[in-house]
Amino acid sequence: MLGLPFAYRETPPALRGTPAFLAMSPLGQVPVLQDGEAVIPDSAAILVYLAKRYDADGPWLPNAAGPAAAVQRWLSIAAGELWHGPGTARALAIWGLPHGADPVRARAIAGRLLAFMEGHLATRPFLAAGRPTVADLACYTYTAHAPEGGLALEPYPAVRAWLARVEALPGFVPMARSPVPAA
Ligand SMILES: N[C@@H](CCC(=O)N[C@@H](CS)C(=O)NCC(=O)O)C(=O)O
Repeated sequence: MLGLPFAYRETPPALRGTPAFLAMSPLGQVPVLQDGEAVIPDSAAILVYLAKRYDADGPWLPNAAGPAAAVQRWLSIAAGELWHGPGTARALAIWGLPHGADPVRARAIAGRLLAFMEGHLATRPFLAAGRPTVADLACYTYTAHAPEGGLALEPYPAVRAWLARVEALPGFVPMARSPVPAA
């Protein structure tokens, strides 16, 4: 969305345990960004890096204390409630992973989060500011794909309107859809 050239490299599970990959991502996780000498694992860290490096005076990551904290709050939610709720419900439905994760707990976390997001977005167009920031990009995917974990978005019209606003941003490319499980 910054108009930067990039090449996408598949990293299948077998590759993630190799010394070369672990040197880039010590936890063996994707995604990882390689930008010249810079190697950045973690999706939120990648968003922060790209905004600071290539959009320093732009809108994606505000500098002022209050707006920066608002963005960080949603980056934390993306790695916290959003992953442990809708993200985990989806991963359990599609792959049966993570091993030992509790689907009831995931649904409870998701329900609480989506209700909070619905109220939050009822009075604002984007999560952290009056315009899109990296917070919206960090939170979009697991929210949009919640139905793949058996979580309906119909009860959350403000969340659905926000998803549509993110999808309409210039250059936005969504993740491929997976089947929605039968109710
Ligand atoms: N907080 C990290 C989580 C990354 C993560 O959990 N990646 C998963 C795929 S979505 C992974 O690589 N799992 C493989 C593994 O942990 O072995 C981020 O947002 O990048």
